[in-house]
Amino acid sequence: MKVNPQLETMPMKLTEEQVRQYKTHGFARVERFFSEYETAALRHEIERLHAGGGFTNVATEGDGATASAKKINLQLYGLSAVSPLFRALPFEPKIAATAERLIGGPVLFHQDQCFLKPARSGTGTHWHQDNAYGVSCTDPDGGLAMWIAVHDATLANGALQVIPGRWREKFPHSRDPDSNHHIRCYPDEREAVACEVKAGGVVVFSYGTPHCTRGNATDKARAGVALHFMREDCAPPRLRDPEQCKFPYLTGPQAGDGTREYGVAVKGTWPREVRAVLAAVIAAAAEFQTQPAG
Ligand SMILES: O=C(O)CCC(=O)C(=O)O
Repeated sequence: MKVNPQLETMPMKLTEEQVRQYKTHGFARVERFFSEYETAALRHEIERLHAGGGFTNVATEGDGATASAKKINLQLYGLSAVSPLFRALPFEPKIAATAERLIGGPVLFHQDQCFLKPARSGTGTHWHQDNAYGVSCTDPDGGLAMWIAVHDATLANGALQVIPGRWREKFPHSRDPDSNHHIRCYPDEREAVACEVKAGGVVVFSYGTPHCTRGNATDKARAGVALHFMREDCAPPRLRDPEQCKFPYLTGPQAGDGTREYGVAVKGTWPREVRAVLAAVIAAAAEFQTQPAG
């Protein structure tokens, strides 16, 4: 792959229609949020983290504890702690601008994770609202998830599904017996909408929007990265206290360049990190080609 620095990253703004859809239904699909180069970097980085053993199978044998040998739902929580690319990602202006456009500011970056479903054996993540988990927002309107399609997400490989228009309701949750730590709810699945999206596209949805994914029945792996954001006034006090909180502000007067949270300046490094990932892939391929056969 030849890298054209001009095309590596791509600014992006939501359309008014996408904003309206989010505000009306609690979710919106945005195709081509990331450029081809950014998407390739995301995919290669996930492959590197997977090859390095960073993922855990969270699927269980229906008892919420015993790891399943047949059903695989690989999760890596805390991407920014293990990857300079993912650490740089939330600081990218189009991410912070999207979050602020949808939930208002100041915006705090809350958490990130990846779900990877291997070919054939990949299993889904049951219905839940992100706001039903421990560190929740006082108002679901102040919490935003951005689900990034690392591979094309289709119905067949476990695209995200959402229940539109119900994000302000609190669905009762119970422990998910098919996962070692998740919780789940039971919305009326007849209301579900599947959010198929091409690699590099995203689905933005409220912390209150019930969502799930299904298994991967295809012969290729599919991964999705979820970034979570909160508006400051809806975040628990612990997260708002700079002394206690290691979550970076992305917008507003407390927004920095990441030095406070990570010890190094991170803001603005996304294009460089995209380049670095792609350059490493190209170098590895070149080395492979120069090796003698046999
Ligand atoms: O990608 C998946 O399988 C699950 C995504 C999800 O449920 C989430 O990000 O909360």
